[in-house]
Amino acid sequence: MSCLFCKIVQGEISTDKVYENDDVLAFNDIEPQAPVHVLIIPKDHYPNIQKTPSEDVAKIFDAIKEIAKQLNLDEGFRIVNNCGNFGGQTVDHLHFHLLGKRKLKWPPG
Ligand code: DGP
Repeated sequence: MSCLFCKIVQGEISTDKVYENDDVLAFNDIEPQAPVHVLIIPKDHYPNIQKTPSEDVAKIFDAIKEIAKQLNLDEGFRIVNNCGNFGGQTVDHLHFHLLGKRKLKWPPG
């Protein structure tokens, strides 16, 4: 198994876990871009959103809503999915960035 995030799911690489259920794992990003920067991933390996069944995407978004509640992101937050080369994706295991606890700028670069 060569996928970095699969290794995190399997516990082969340690991480700062924020949330977990049967289908989804969330952990702090190693290069945080905001005071809250959590990565939310499916435990199953999907390379990107285009290859992910909609039911699994829905489970991830249910988890994101729960995590945002648990982290008290009442003033707002941003969810980002970098998809593919032009999207800036660097890890080929579907993941969403949850950013919060600071005023974020728009548009992105
Ligand atoms: P993306 O560029 O959208 O593919 O984001 C990949 C993110 O993964 C990036 O923000 C840094 C993060 N990352 C890479 N390797 C690790 C790691 O080993 N542990 C953690 N916690 N995050 C990682």
